[in-house]
Amino acid sequence: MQRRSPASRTRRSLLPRPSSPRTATLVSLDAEAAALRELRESLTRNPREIPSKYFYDDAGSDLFEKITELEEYYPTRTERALLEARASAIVASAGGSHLTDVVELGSGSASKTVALLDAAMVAGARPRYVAVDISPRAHQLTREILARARPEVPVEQVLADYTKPLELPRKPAGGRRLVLFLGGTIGNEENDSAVKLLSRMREHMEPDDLFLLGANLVTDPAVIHLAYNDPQGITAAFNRNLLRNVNAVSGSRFDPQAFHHHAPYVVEKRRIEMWLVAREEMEVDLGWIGTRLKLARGEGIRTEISRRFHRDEVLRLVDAAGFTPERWIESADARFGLALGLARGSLRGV
Ligand code: AVJ
Repeated sequence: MQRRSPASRTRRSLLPRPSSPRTATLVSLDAEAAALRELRESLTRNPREIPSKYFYDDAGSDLFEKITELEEYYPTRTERALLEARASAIVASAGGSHLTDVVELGSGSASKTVALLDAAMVAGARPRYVAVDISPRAHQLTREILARARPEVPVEQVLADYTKPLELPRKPAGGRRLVLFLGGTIGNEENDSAVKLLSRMREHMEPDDLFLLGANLVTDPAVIHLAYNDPQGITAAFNRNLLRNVNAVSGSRFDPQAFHHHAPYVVEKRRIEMWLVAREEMEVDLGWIGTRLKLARGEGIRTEISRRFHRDEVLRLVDAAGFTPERWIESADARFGLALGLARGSLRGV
């Protein structure tokens, strides 16, 4: 375990100064103060929480990439296979040759997106790719993967937290936009905030633009449990790394090793809950968050929920956010689904 000396504990922002020219969220004192307030508010909630976006500093983005390569972590390869098999049908629904703009939220390394871009080009489209991610490291991976795989595709990168209001490059006039929210990340949200998030995406779209949402489905609890409790301990390292990031952002003094990784699949809520549980009683200096945090032995901080859905729940979320469900694509093992929604022009029944 490395301990940094106080002198080297320089303050780092959640959204570091970006290297790409296009930035939706500038690093400002306001944004940093708001991030500290949000951390304070979530850490004092019952149960205590830290927002999942804090997973994705450079080290966390790399650990997540490793998770996606684990045998136990089935969602990524299941979704990738679905996208590869159904890319041309998805692109056809999104306007075929008229598809001008592919926007991805939480683009990560974007390795799954290449199949869709290829299908668009086969259909005669010349799409631009707009990647939105909170992690500069993920943006770097995206750039490298796309420059190597598809150098002809123009890429715009937006370094931003999409759980907050978002600015996107203007949609090219006349064309159609396809917005991707993949990986099952919608499962990090409870219903209310999921609908809010999807509704905000709808605001960046015009009628007949298409939304593609990836969702984890209810399946064998043992399979789900193993995906978040890999024997190599990569997911545990990913979970603890969140505390390193919080320390870097807020000057807090969490000791990641003083917590154990606890990730049960809660059957009645149909979701994984990731927790960091205090091995011993402790008091943590919260740095610029202000105050100190007292934790009893065995007390936990929840770092993520990751829901498994039934198909109809996914379609209801899509519908409630202003999209008409257009198509449902499900893996043969019924573990993962993709919902395609067409942006509605007006409120239903109006
Ligand atoms: C990136 C949010 C889809 O919920 O499965 C992986 C994150 N957490 N292992 C998920 C995650 C633990 C992942 N998402």
